[in-house]
Amino acid sequence: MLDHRRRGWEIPASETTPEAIFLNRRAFVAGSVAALGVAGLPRRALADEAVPNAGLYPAKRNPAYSLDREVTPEKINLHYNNFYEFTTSKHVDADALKTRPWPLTIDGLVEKKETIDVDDLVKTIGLEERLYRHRCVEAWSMAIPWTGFPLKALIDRAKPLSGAKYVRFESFLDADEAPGQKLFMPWPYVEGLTIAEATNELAFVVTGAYGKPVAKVQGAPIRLATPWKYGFKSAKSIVKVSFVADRPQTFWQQLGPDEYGFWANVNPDVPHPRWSQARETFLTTGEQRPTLLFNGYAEQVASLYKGLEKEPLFM
Ligand SMILES: Nc1nc2c(c(=O)[nH]1)N[C@H]1C(S)=C(S)[C@@H](COP(=O)(O)O)O[C@H]1N2
Ligand SMILES: [Mo]
Repeated sequence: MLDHRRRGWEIPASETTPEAIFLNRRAFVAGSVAALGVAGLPRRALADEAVPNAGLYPAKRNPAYSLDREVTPEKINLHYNNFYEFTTSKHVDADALKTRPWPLTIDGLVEKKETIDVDDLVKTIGLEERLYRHRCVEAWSMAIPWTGFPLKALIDRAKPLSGAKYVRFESFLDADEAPGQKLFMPWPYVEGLTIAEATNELAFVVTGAYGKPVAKVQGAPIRLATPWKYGFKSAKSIVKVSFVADRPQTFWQQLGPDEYGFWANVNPDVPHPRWSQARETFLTTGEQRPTLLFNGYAEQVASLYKGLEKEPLFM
């Protein structure tokens, strides 16, 4: 194991766990007893976890997504995670998560509802690699070589009906595998995007990282990457993608409606109620960097927000 106390890139826990601190203070009032009632249901059978598509990695890198900073070493990425289903600490052990087989359900306002195994989906759609910045609302950042496919490919496959205005992403629910789900929080983890956001070229479905299938601590076998938004928008270990008419209630909005909004676009000029967002600690080097508007992706996404200026786009 790494000795995290001796790593230069490690920033003090006091500076990097505001989400957790927030929870300690508020979890009791925010939690729902109802969530516990379903936590013990079996989600799926235990099975062999060999990754059927391991041979598809590494995928060809898409040169359109290059970076202004060094990629974060994999060992840093794998030992500094947010995955509250397991722990509120940054040192996540997700080994108990059974990721194969992994049926993914597509439902709601679509022509083609289906439940498809993640590995079949990957084989059908194909994979590419992209280098993306990743900015947590807690003011730390990384740069990651993700492998996956554009979310738009999944949406085109589902064929949303005209009433579908939002896409809702739901993470797995299994408190036997994920002890954090025994805590009073609004499980399962839910996130959402507008259809326009979800079909933007940057919205990426991740099934791999660092040239291989994505690790459990990173949200195996399938997660999102929406790099112009704070990291919490990128739901991990997704079991259901629903096309809906109304804006979904997200995990973080339910826990802290005064602090976490639906949009969560990165903006250095809009502080979190409890800390500045002007700068970030880049975990590759430990240096402080100025945070960029839309995390540096304004060219690709700023047009999504024309006419929405009255919305709280940056919280
Ligand atoms: N299901 C689920 N998804 C999640 C989270 C989580 O706790 N549970 N944490 C979010 C947060 S706050 C961040 S910063 C990123 C962290 O991704 P990483 O650990 O791969 O860097 O995942 C996001 N997705
Ligand atoms: Mo985060």
